[in-house]
Amino acid sequence: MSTSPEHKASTPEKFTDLKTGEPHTNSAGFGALKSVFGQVTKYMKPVDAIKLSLKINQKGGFDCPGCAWPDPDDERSALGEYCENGLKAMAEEAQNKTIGEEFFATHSVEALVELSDFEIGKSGRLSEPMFLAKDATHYQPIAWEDAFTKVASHLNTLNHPDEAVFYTSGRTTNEAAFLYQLFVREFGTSNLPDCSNMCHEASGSALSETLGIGKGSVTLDDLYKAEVVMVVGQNPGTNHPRMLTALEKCKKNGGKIIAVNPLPEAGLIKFTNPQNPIKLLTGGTSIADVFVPIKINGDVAFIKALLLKLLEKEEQSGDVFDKAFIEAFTHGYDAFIADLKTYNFDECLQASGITKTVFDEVFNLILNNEKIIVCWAMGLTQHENAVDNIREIVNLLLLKGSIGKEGAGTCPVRGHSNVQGDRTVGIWESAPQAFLDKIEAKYGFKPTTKHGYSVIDAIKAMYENKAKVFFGLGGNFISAVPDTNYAAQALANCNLTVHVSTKLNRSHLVTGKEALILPCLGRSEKDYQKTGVQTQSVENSMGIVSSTRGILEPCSKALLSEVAVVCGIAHATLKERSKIDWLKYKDDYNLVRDDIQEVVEGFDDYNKRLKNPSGFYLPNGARIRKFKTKTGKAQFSINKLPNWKLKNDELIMMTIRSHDQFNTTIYGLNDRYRGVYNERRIIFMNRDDMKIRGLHEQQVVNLKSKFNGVTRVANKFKVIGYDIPKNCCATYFPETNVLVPLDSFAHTAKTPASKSVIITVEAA
Ligand SMILES: Nc1nc2c(c(=O)[nH]1)N[C@H]1C(S)=C(S)[C@@H](COP(=O)(O)OP(=O)(O)OC[C@H]3O[C@@H](n4cnc5c(=O)[nH]c(N)nc54)[C@H](O)[C@@H]3O)O[C@H]1N2
Ligand SMILES: Nc1nc2c(c(=O)[nH]1)N[C@H]1C(S)=C(S)[C@@H](COP(=O)(O)OP(=O)(O)OC[C@H]3O[C@@H](n4cnc5c(=O)[nH]c(N)nc54)[C@H](O)[C@@H]3O)O[C@H]1N2
Ligand SMILES: [Mo]
Repeated sequence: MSTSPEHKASTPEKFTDLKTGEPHTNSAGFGALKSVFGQVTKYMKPVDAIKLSLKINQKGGFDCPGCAWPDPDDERSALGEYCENGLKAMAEEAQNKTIGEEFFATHSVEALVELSDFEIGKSGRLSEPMFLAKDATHYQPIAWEDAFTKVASHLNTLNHPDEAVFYTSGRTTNEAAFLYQLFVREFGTSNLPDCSNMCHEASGSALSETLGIGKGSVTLDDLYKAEVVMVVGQNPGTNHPRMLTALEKCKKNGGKIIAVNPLPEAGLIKFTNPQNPIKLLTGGTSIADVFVPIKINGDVAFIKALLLKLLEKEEQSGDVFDKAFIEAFTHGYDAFIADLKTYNFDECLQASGITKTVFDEVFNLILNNEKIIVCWAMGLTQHENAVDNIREIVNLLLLKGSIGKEGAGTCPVRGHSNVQGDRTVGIWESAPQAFLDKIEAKYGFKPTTKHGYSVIDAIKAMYENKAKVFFGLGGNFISAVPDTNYAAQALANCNLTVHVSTKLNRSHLVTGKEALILPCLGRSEKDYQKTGVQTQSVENSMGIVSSTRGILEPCSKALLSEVAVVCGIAHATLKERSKIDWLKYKDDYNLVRDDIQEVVEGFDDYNKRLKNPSGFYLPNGARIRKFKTKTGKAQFSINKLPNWKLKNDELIMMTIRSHDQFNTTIYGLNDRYRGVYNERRIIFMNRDDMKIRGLHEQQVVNLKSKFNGVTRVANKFKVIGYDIPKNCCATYFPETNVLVPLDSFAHTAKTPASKSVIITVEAA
């Protein structure tokens, strides 16, 4: 085929007719309702839409395939516990259009790559397994058994199991994820990269080291009871809309909200609860009491400035730090304070980009309150010093004793609806030894103890021909990963690429020599198996495991569940060399849960407790001040200020989500809250930075990043002047992933630094 992998992987450089308006300060409300009903009725059967919206996130209903925000334990809205973007996620999955043999016969791979991601997504649901033969131009249908045999024969002819890579995206349920990692380990590798590597890996690293658990410590109830909630590097109005209801409740109880963000995001400023008719009319609640317009990657400097002022006060009055907590529960205090004293307050404040007035407002709230929660997302985790960002937040909470008590603690807000659960049940390229020992004890094979590839390592391995089979359980690898061109070549080098998917995406078009698309059921669909319709389970951001059960008829009879696909492939690949009866699990998912219960801590009486309508909490040491760290105590850490410097013509760029996308799935072309309509190829710039460069509104520019001697280019973006700190800019992911260097990632966690890409902007 003539089209290069790089070309196939990149989003077409086509404009779609940009319109701009004033950015909103208010989120949700009427605009949201209008937007979502337009979306839902355009692509779904109306009866299905009603059925789904009544059952979404209800006890005994199905878990929204959107974000991982928890559902209230009681008081769920009778109308379904959903938000605008949850409904869009659902509408995207439950489309009434399907694609199969006919579609792929009329659309070659070369033709499909010319479509935008928005157009690709709107083509419909995948309805039957498809195979792309070597040198073929079109995908063709393949029977499920033949597809399994094809995967098996590729896997079994590798020189070593480590030549295969098994990726997971975070929608996969606990049941499918557990079986998948079990298969991969029995096959003989631990190459289990997952979307978490690009997402909250830095949170996991920092929190495990300092608090002994890679998850957050708070519950929804804590949020209601907090005196101060600091929301850092997160855009909940778009990405976790139901979180705003919790923040609203916190405020009603007297809590204060601080938003730390380079952008004045709509939801953070004001919010109108879409499930409260009175609010819709009166215009909603102001959410943020203090808005902190921080410079990109200014967070360590900002927190350090807070720590320095707290120390100064403590030294004056002796009643600022929670000394009883520090004494009894922490380790490393003296070294931490000694290091802190080497920093200068003014320098830290300047590096954060914040005025003294705004700083003082935040400082007074932190000084005068003891129940503090810090929430964060990708604005903190996707930097080279991401782990430092989070460890510095932990330092702040430790000084205030704000951990392991009511209304206080850590709250990394997860992305995909089951990304946390996938890790809990074993999707982990560097799983702890205790977990591997349990696998060995239960199944009688010895899993490799060698650490497997994370996402970045996997791309390198494929590029260097050290890995030859890529298998993706969900997700859209090529569009999600950094350094698109390099990654495209990496995938093209493979002998086989396989994707288990609900929808067509770019990863199906950037293939190895051969490729398979294996279509599966979505969350909203009934999963019929021998013992009846199956229930599955997921874990949300706060460690609650609950059930999820589809309610719609599958969009095609040829779909298999993810569990059935994993069992089929495991059976075909391992045959008699397996110690496991793979096929029994797909008939009855209770059997999978019985196994999880034996292998993973905290799942006692799994099947029974899953019947509890609100699910059950997994154990969480940090929540009860039992810190499972090396010292058995919560650990203070020493973190440096980042030391990158911009040259005169450079800007620091964050790649963010618009209001109309779920990661690489593009629902629409608007970013309503930011006042951007009908275009994704845009760059938000500070107006002074535009002036210096002689750029005007909507001027077309090309973007360049230079890193370790390599120049990367993304052409054709329109400039939008925006309220963003000087020297900072923002573009949408995945259009600019091509600019994110593979070797720029979070130290120790390897999360790609896709929120601090140094670029130059030139008129096209
Ligand atoms: N509708 C919808 N919901 C989603 C998703 C989606 O794409 N669409 N994605 C899901 C997934 S997988 C995830 S991980 C989450 C992502 O949720 P978010 O993390 O909220 O998503 P981003 O758009 O990446 O937003 C990052 C925010 O951090 C800010 N930011 C960037 N750099 C910095 C910095 O250096 N410091 C500070 N303080 N702030 C910074 C940006 O301005 C932006 O507001 O959402 C989940 N939910
Ligand atoms: N530059 C930049 N890059 C980023 C980010 C960023 O902020 N900036 N964010 C990163 C983050 S936080 C994440 S989590 C990753 C996301 O990376 P991924 O998880 O790989 O990407 P998604 O876009 O969520 O995957 C969407 C695809 O999943 C499939 N799918 C949807 N539902 C199901 C299902 O139920 N089962 C199966 N089998 N398939 C399903 C559909 O085919 C759909 O096309 O991207 C990362 N990449
Ligand atoms: Mo994510």
